[in-house]
Amino acid sequence: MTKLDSIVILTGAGLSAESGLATFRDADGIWAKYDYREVATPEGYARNPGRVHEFYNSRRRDILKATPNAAHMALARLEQQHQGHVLIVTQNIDHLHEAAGSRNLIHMHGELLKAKCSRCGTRCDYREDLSVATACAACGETGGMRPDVVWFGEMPYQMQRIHEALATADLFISIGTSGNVYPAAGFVASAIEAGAHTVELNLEPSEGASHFAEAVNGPATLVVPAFVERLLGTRHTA
Ligand code: BJW
Repeated sequence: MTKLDSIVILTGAGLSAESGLATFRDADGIWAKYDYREVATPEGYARNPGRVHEFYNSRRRDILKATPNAAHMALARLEQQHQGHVLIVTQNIDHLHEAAGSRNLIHMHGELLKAKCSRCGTRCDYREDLSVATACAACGETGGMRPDVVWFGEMPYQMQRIHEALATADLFISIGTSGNVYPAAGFVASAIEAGAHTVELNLEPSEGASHFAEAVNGPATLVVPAFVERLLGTRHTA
């Protein structure tokens, strides 16, 4: 790693685990309690919108109680203090990166503190429970308001901007994600193609661990601040 003009960081549920938010695929994760086909697909929502609202209303209440942990704080410090460009691409729908102070951030799977009207397409901040009776403030229609999150089979947000950043990345860091879900699971391959150094920071080796040039395993609140200190403490040449 001699040049660090551009760092792209992919984050997943493991980053927010120590803030008290559940991951998906760990033994006690969300998909052990819910069938993803019923709560995280457009088809599941069409079958039973009330069940999907209940699932996200409960998670929204949890998210509103959560606060950023030492790993979120360290990544915000990296963005503020690093001489080059730092982009965080998060799969998380919580607001903990923003709460920690990160600004150059893409929520590729959407944001749970936003709602989207499927009748008129308007997206708005939304912190209350949603239901089929919720009216859209823009068009007045009921029955179309849904959480602004990306379900299986839907296109993640800002893919062009993400691919442009990966194409010029010098360093790609993947944190707290199992590497099960595409297109995020394919970002390491794009970064390698761009010539970037690749690092995985995860509790344990992920599905795609063998693709990374370097790995550090342990809880995010320990390994992320230590890695950020290493980056900020190292002199890099252009
Ligand atoms: C810790 C820790 C600690 C724990 N410290 N670490 C190519 C091949 C095959 C399939 C596909 C493909 N391309 C697309 C697909 C289909 C599909 C897909 O990937 N399916 C797979 C299951 C195979 N992908 C899609 O449908 C995506 N859309 C798409 O590709 O559109 C293109 C298209 C559309 C239409 C037509 C044509 C093309 C959309 C994916 C949307 C994912 N949505 C979800 C739910 C919604 C948001 C929500 O409710 O929160 O997003 S699924 C869920 O998984 C959520 C997460 O963001 C996502 C990733 O999970 P994550 O973050 O990795 O969590 P975990 O639990 O899996 O892992 C946590 C990790 O942390 C673990 O490794 C732990 O060890 C670790 N950990 N504690 C550090 N303290």
